[in-house]
Amino acid sequence: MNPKIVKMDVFPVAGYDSMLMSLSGAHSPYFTRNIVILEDDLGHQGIGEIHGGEYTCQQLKSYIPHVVGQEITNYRNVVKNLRNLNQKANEDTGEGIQSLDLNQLKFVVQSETAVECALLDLVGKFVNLPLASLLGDGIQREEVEFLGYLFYISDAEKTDLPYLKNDDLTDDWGKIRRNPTLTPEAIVAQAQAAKKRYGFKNLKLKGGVLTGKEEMEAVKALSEAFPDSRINIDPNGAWSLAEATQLVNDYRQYLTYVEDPCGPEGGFSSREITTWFKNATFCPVATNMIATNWKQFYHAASLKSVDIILADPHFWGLNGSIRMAQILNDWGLTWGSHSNNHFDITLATYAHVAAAAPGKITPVDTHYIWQDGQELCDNSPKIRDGKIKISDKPGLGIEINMARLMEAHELYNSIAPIYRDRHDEIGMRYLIPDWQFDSSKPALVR
Ligand code: GKR
Ligand code: MG
Repeated sequence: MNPKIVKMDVFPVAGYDSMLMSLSGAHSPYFTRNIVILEDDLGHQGIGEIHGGEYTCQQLKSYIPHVVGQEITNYRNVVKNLRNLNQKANEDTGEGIQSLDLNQLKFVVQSETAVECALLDLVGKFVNLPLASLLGDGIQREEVEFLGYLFYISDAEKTDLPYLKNDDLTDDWGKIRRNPTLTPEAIVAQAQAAKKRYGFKNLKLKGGVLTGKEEMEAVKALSEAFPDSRINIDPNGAWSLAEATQLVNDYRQYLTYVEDPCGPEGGFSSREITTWFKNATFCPVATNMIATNWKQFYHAASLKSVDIILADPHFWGLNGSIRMAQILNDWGLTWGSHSNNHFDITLATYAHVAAAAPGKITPVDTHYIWQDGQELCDNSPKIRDGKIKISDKPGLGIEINMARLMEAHELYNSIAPIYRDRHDEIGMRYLIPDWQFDSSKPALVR
């Protein structure tokens, strides 16, 4: 007899963040996620984590009657059925996030992924195998490399919002991650502190904040401080084709690749514009914006506009992300994963999916270093020497800590409803009154 699901719970949760900057503005003091917990009739728990917000939370809750009573080993069908339940929402423009419109992000996120992950966690526990060994052709590597994801940070003291401060004074990273960081020197100090705590070898700078030239000067400073590191900058499509071409050609020696340099322009989609960019620079391009589903990928691949697909399992599903990894490997392209602010369940999920991705993959993105210390689980994975080692424990290898989960759930319930979705304009307006998002203008360039 295969175990059956007897219970499914959905917990919207919140955690704390720094005033991190990107094209979309300033991160709020809170970030939100949704956590799924399944229980089977053997008494095992399976867990999954996905983006926050009421839209995704309601979708997850609507899945409950379609999940409870199902056999865990039938997980592929269960997940397919959930996927088929979702109708296109009226506000879904179909534009995706090629212009970083955060209102569209919830339609790019595939909420059934949280259930897929929790089911695979349970199946792993049932057959006594780590989750990674249930994906694709099984475990391809015992250790997964993550990159050091660096951000410009604004001065939270310029706001009256409850940003964390002095929450971790144990080392340079704990202190520096809450401090204003807006110069090349401060970015290098941030990278040094992150490297000291986590051992990162490779680095990514979130751009789209200052002028392209100022950000490239930070890339240059990073490259000079860490000559053996692969360095990437991600302005989230803020640069025009002409500016991106000029910047990348001028600073090419300091960059290994570039992520989403350009957005749509002059009636052409980002996929078309990025092809022009590649023709003009020969610089490899990564994306989490212009190929976020199979139809977009068809065009991105046909146009040869990208080399590295950051196939975040939250956008593609765990099995979908591995399907992408297999295709990319067969075609000589590269798999990676994008990230948003997340808890440790997502960190473990990234590690397992990346462990099952065949071929030479790029170090995985994670925002987790900005949240480190806010674990929801016992036995959370640790980044050491820039890597996470896949444990031989079954499933995800972590167990939910109910007390910590309830704290994060209570925080979600206590924050103003506006914070339940991402609203990066709130913090911005303390820095620049009446600030409005503009996908072609870096956040602090107005
Ligand atoms: O957290 O501000 C941020 C990032 O810009 C995030 O929203 C992006 O989705 O990390 C992401 C990316 O690589 O584009
Ligand atoms: Mg990106």
